[in-house]
Amino acid sequence: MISEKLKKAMRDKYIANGCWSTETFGKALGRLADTYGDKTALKDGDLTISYREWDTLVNKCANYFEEKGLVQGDKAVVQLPNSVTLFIVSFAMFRMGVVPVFALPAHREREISTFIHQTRAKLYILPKTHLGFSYGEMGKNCISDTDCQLLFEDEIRESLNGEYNATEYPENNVSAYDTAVLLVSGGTTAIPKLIPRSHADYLYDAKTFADVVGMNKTTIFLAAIPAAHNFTFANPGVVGTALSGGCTVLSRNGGADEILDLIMEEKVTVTSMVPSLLNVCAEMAQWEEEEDLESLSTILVGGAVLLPDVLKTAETNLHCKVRQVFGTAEGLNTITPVDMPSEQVAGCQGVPISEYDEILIVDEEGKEVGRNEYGEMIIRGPYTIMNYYENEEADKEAFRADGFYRTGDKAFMDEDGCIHVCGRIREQINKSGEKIIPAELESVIKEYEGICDVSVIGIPDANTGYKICACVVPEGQEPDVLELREFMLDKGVAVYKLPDHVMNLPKIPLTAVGKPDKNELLKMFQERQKMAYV
Ligand code: J2J
Repeated sequence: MISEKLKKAMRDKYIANGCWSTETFGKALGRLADTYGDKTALKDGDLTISYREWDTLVNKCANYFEEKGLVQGDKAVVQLPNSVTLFIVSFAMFRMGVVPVFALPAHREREISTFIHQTRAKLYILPKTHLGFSYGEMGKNCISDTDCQLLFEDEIRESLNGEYNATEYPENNVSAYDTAVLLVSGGTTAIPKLIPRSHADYLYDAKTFADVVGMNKTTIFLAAIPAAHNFTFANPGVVGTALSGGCTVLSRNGGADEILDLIMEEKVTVTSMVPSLLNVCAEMAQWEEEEDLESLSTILVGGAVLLPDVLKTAETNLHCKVRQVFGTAEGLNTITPVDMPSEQVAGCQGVPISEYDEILIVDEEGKEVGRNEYGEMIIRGPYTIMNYYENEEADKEAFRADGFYRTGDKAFMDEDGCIHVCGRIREQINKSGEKIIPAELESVIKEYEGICDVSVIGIPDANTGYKICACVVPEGQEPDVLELREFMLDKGVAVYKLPDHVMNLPKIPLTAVGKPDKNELLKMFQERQKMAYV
């Protein structure tokens, strides 16, 4: 936990050293509209929006939300696919001082209900359907027993298309130090934690990162993965692109074929993605002509372990520079230096983007270890949070009294100050960049009739980093993976969290202190796989 006194001292420092300005997201957009006017800011299929139009639509949308009863300080869960609507809705809320909770399209009833309850959200904005999933049906269940109302993406679009009140929305009382947005943590507990990012810290993060990557007016950024994720939204992402006067192209379904088509058609210069998606794009790009991809100069890759082969295939087939990024919604961003030789990039996450970021590698007692020695990475800086949203218990665990946030990542720092992340200190399965917490799945699987014990483990996998295995002790008949997945889906578990394997066991092996022995479980799984019966 960080004391209020230290928080204030840290804030004062970031204001004094110029990291935090007094500009809010709403004011920043107004300034960008004045500077770049008719220049294209966002492209979503056939829809093209200039900076000026973006600003006007944000005013319209803020007036529309005001009529719906939203006022400063309210929270709203926003679960939208990559679309111009997401950027109109979120900036309208920023301008009003309404705080959006950025849910991801993959979130399902369990997560969304938690967000609505935790924040007492007034509104839940969602598409009716997207990529074959009916969000509308799910939405009704999420809001039952709450004061939250559903608002569909289509309704917003229709209202804004009409002759809607576009008078400038007065942004009177919103301070740059207020919470602008609540991001969702990759987290280490069953209930996802919410991350409050202020206007000042988030804008500083996006602009600093954009400058490191060399974004400018000629940048054409492709939002390939979900735009409500920290990496795509503002690291440097869409916000970093906008602050540099560039243009963002939005990928709707995030498939490798759509991504390659957009790179070629829209002459994309920069994009960001997780390693598993980079792998598929790189494999597919071998069929394309080099000239067709020549606009692409940089791909930022992060979120999960990057294998050397994936990096090599990407640089060869996509003919561009790949820079590895470490990021976390809680704050810190690092990036490999632009002149780092390719063969070093896969095993290294580089250096922080800001001179004011602080990284320590510490042992179990919290003491700093030497260079090249493994420990837990802890971080502090002008855009790293000092607390979670209304969650004192999580704060006690995650923050040291001296202001450092414990990432839970195992890493070392080399002589050049570059960090090398190599796994988790605390439990978490990273499958294609999606963070899965075994405890959450274990509590759902325990409800399945006929299962008396369960332990969920990650199985190393060349394509996705890890796969998920539910090790279960059945009372009678052994459940199979399909039955269990269906049961979990019915319980509102997101598809990406469903187990890939089920291993049936007579009992869960325990460690000396009586905890499930996950190393032993992994060995048992690998033994069985050799004999081909899991
Ligand atoms: C290994 N693990 C990594 C990397 C993050 C940019 C990029 C990613 C995220 C993100 C982000 C990793 N190699 N290069 O917000 O702005 C794992 C770590 C970390 C966790 C954070 C961004 N880059 N990770 O993935 O909040 O375990 O952010 O603590 O979703 O992803 O997850 P998340």
